[in-house]
Amino acid sequence: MPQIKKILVANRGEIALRVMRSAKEMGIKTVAVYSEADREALHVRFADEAVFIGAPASSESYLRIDKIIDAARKTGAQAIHPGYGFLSENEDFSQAVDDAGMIFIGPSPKSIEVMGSKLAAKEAVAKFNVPLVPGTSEPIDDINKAKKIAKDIGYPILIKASAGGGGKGMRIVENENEFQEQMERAVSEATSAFGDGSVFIEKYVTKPRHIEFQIFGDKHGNVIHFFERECSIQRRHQKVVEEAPSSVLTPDIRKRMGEAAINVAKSCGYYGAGTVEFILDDSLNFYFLEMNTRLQVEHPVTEMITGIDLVKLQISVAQGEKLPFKQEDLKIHGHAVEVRVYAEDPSNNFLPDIGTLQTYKRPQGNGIRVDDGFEQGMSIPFYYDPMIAKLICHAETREMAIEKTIRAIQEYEITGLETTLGFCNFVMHHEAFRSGKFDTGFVGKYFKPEVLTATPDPAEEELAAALSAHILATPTSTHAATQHEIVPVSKWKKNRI
Ligand code: MV4
Repeated sequence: MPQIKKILVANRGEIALRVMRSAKEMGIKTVAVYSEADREALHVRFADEAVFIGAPASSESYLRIDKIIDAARKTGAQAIHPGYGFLSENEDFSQAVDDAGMIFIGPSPKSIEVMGSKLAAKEAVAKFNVPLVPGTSEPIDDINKAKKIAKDIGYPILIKASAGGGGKGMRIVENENEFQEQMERAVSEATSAFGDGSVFIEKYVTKPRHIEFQIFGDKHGNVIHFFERECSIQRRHQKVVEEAPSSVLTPDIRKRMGEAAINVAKSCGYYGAGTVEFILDDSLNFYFLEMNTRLQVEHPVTEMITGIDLVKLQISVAQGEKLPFKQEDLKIHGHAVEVRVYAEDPSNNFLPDIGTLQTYKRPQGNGIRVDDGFEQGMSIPFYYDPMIAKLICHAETREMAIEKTIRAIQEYEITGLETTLGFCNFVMHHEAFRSGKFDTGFVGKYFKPEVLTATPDPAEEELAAALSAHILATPTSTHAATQHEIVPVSKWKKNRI
């Protein structure tokens, strides 16, 4: 395979920048594509060349296979990196890049297709002895047969759409009386949402933990894993906090899950970076759920604990190189926590709060990484995902990584819009999170908007301490005035301008 000299990044925001940085370090030229809404975006400025591809709506720009291939042709890029989201898990895109004689920095169209269908994925991995949740492996066509299976596995059961994923098209059925109605709804929803009404059923594992393994394959059939990420802190299937390693895995379970993850990859001839999702029940049994055939948002926590640049590795395996290490060479170094900073208002049902970053000051210091795509004064466009940044903190132990995250959240200064920083601060302080005793129900169980004002805010504590010291050192006549004039306002509920 040829050495890649120029890469087009078919994405925007922090991930486009993150990919270009690694390419640059490898001496590879970069091409950005951008929509009307991203004329001033940092990924455009950072790239060696940039090509305008259309109107702000993704369907007119970042999702246009034809325009992106055209831009790569015009600029002479030999390879395309899709980032995450947009076209990253589109088998037609992987195929189109291949057909254009370029290298897709990602898996084959076939791997994307197999893992894109939950039923095809289950069928493929079952042959490799990967543990699956008890349930059906064929689409349901006979309601009475399905009812019988549901009875055998025991309620509650979950109906899932084969074409779904990431929580889309799922329905819980508590008992047999609800079965038929829920099944009919699930089929009709799947048909209208995905154009594919195939559904299957599984035993519903209540309150699972979500643990995913980072796997990597080369084009010579070698597959390794880079350990797990714990992603149980989610809100409506949107991850908020991720960490590596998971605090519940024993070395033995880690080894078995890692082997299962490698088998999932092998079951579809996988190459490139991929993520194998499992759920873990309260007895620490694990089950394969689905595979994401892309680099994930939360990949930096894996980079922090392994010291490996996953994007550089994606580029090397895309150009045909062998994986440069064996499983036994890999080791976990310390602990990493990532919190996602969104332009959303946690006290208003996480409604997107797009606007201008009037103040934007990143935290700094040892063990801190901020992956973002904005600078002070920029606006968050309304057309795309409202994520502002990922804050990743690495330290020797989990406790130290959490403490560092709290300090970094504190140091972050964002004004002009509401963000999820206060929500992340709440999670970092919560006893259930700190003790490691949590599951995917964490946010639903513990979060109410009121907790934002109740969570200790280190700045407030300092201010309070400074105030009392000041009060004690000041003649009594000024106490009342001081106390009334200086009211510590929560950092997380700033007045908007
Ligand atoms: C499940 C499950 C319980 N039992 N399957 C949600 C996203 C998609 N990847 C699959 N999901 C689930 N599948 C069975 N048989 C619970 C979930 C689930 C979940 C999984 C991972 C992370 C967060 C979640 C939140 C709610 C439900």
